[in-house]
Amino acid sequence: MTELFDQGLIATLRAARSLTILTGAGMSAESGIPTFRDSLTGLWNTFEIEQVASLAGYLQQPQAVWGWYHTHRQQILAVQPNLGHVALAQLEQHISSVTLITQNIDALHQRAGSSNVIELHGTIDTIRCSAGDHGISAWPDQPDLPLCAVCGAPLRPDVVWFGERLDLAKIQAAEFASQTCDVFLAIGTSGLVAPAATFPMTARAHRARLIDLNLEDTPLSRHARHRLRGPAAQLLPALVA
Ligand code: BJW
Repeated sequence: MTELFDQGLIATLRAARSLTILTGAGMSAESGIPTFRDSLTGLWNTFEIEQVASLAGYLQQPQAVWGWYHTHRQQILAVQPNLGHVALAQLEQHISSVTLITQNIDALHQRAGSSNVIELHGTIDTIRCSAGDHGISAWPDQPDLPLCAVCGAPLRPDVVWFGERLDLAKIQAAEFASQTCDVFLAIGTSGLVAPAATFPMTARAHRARLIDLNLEDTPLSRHARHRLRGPAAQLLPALVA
């Protein structure tokens, strides 16, 4: 680890026995995937959020939203994990217990080698029926809107939109990791979306040290013991070195 960081932070990480990490869209920004809320490039400035990120929006315009996600998936498949993703995967060699909770659907952590990843908001690799529990299938190659073989409803990305329940087992695993870690590292998330934003607070309530890595302050920042300001793909490799 390097002189770039204060000794308290280095000591905190060196002493960590159980580390829980929460990542958001900022983690993948330097891989070339735009964040949601960035004022200049955020996805939600080019597409109404209700149309992209809710079931009601999807059902109003399934073809348009499907097309948007299909293009988004092509973009994800074309990019690579960045040095920040790689650095987080390397942390597993230094710390005996590492749990990585991600809000991202891009699987870049797994591609970088992280082994214990909770995909809180689902994945862009699979699709499911928008009307019922009719199974999961792989993302199709063709861009046309696929229909459920059981009921004929439009199939949808296997992700979690606003107003939708998250997978209970994933919430429980994330809760447990937050309650039992001694260090919690939040990276590149605006800290606005629940329940993800509650996990750093849970960790802090259980006396974990909270590290906040972001380009700017967020609602999480004032609770953090250490605040790192800068791009994740630059800071994380230096921190892990
Ligand atoms: C960098 C960087 C660099 C940039 N380096 N940093 C009040 C009213 C209505 C609803 C609610 C309410 N209070 C709570 C809710 C619930 C709602 C919610 O939280 N709403 C808030 C907006 C208020 N939550 C839900 O609805 C959740 N479900 C739920 O609660 O269910 C309960 C329920 C119970 C019973 C029955 C039914 C339901 C579900 C939330 C699902 C969120 N889904 C999305 C889309 C996923 C699919 C997809 O990816 O396409 O998840 S929305 C979007 O937000 C996406 C993200 O994962 C998520 C978080 O965004 P994130 O990652 O923080 O990104 P950004 O862009 O916001 O921030 C990027 C950050 O990175 C910034 O801070 C930058 O500075 C930083 N940065 N470059 C370091 N290089």
